[in-house]
Amino acid sequence: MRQNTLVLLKPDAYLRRYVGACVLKEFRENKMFKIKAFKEITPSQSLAEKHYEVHREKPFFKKLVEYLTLGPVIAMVIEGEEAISSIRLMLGATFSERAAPNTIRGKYGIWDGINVVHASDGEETARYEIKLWCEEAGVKELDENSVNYLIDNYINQWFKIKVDNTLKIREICRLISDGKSRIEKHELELFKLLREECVDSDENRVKKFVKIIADTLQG
Ligand code: FUP
Repeated sequence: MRQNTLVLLKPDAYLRRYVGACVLKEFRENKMFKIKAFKEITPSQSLAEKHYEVHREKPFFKKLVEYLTLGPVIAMVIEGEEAISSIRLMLGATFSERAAPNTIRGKYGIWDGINVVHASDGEETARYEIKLWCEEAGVKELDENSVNYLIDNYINQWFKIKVDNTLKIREICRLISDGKSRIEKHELELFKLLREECVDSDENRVKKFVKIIADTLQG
C-alpha cells in the first residue's frame, strides 16, 4: 500500500551539516521514495509539544521539546510503498547507540534519543503529524522540480564539508554512560567536536547542544 509519512531531520542533523546532508542523500537516492514536501522550519514550543503529545506525561517530555526546538529542522512528507515501516527500518532503533550499524541512527545518532531523524511510527500517527506540520508550519506538497531543487541545493551546500565526528562523540558518551568518566571533564572536547561539524552555526546554539547531550547522559 502506498503511504505518506512525516520525516524530520532533527536539529542535530541540521546543525551537524555533513551528517544532515548524508541523511538527506539516503532518502533522495532511494528510488522507492518520493519526497513530496520539503521545508526548513524552526519549531515553536507549541508545535514541538503537539508533535510529542503522546509523550506529554513522560519524564523525558521536557527534554524532547528542548531538543526539537534547539534549532531548525527539515520537515518532509515522503511517499512510498509501505513507506511508514520501511523508513522506520532505515532509521533503526530509537536509541542511537543500540541502533544497527547499517541504519541512519546507528551511523549518525549521538546517544540515546539524540537520534538525528524522526519518522511517523504508524498510519494514524502519520496522519496526525502531517496535518500538524501542515497547519502549524506550512509544510505542503510542492511540485517535483521545486522539491528536487531544494534538496539538491541542501546537499550541494553541506555534503562537501565532510566532517563526521559521530564515533568520537559517541565514545565520550559511552565513557560517561558507563560511569568511567564525568561529563564535566568532556564538555569542552564535545563542544570542539560539534563545533567542527556545525559549520556556520551560532556558537551559543552549539553550547546548548552540548548541554542537551549532557542532560541526556545524566538521565
Ligand atoms: P521513535 O519513534 O523511535 O522516535 O521513538 P519514540 O516515539 O518512542 O520516542 C520519541 C523520542 O523520544 C525519541 F526520538 C527518543 C525520545 N525518548 C527518550 O528520550 N527517552 C525515552 O526513554 C524514550 C524516548
